[in-house]
Amino acid sequence: MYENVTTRVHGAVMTITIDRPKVLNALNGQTIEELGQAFAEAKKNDAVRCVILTGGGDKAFVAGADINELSKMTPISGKFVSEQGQNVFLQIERFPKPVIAAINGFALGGGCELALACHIRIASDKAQLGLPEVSLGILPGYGGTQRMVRLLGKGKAFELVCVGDRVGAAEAERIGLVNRVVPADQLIATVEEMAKKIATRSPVALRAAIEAINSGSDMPLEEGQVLESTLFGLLCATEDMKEGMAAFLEKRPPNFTGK
Ligand code: CO8
Repeated sequence: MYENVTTRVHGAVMTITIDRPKVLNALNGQTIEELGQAFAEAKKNDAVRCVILTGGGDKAFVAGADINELSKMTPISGKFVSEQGQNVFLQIERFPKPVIAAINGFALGGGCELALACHIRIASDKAQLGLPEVSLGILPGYGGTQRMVRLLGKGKAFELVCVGDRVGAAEAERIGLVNRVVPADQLIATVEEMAKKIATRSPVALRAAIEAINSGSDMPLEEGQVLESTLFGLLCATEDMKEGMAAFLEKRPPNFTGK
């Protein structure tokens, strides 16, 4: 169905793989478009409750935007391509089901920015992350300057963007750039286990929680709390809320339907 992306649904989990290993999964325009389509497919499929995003081959998650394409850009096409990527990455950040990045190698430039747009980042101990754009005469143009500062604060964001060096997995975990590091041969099993667990949680509650965190983090605390209590109230009207509470009181696992 796609040329540079593969999708696989296993139970309630969809794995989306960016699959251009010969160029370390570099993001050309077509790959960005296919990525957007794959996420649209995952959104429509009610059986999918969690998405794993990873890179094909054993060297890279994504080694950045495709430098062959970048090198030919004009001010007009550069802005267009930056916006095209930003929109797809925003689609991922606002995705109503949790998205876990399984960072199986290099996550550089646009690849690091892509990982930043995911909700949870788990890295292999062989992963290397970084924003080397300034060494190419550009800046991170897929939301990286904006998401890095929100995740790590200005100090680390300035260092990563302005020095442009790669950091290893352990350092990435230490500074909070990834949630957890696991041995390379355990990465997929670890992420699949996490995704399967998420898939047992209430889909409507997950959707509301993602919205509260995403929208609330750009609001003053008091407005964020209004959003939180409004979403909380809405969840009280759901079948999932009744099921979750009943299951607890009846000492059985819940069976959420997402209604
Ligand atoms: N684009 C295109 N091709 C790439 C890319 C890339 N980003 N990264 C690797 N490749 C290709 C290499 O050219 C090489 O191709 P070939 O076999 O034909 O020579 C192949 O992949 C394998 O790579 P290497 O031989 O270089 O593998 P190494 O293990 O020696 O090195 C590295 C791995 C360190 C990851 C190295 O490939 C590298 O430095 N890659 C570039 C990393 C980089 O600078 N990324 C940032 C790109 S800029 C960006 O992402 C901007 C995002 C915002 C865009 C906004 C829109 C306008």
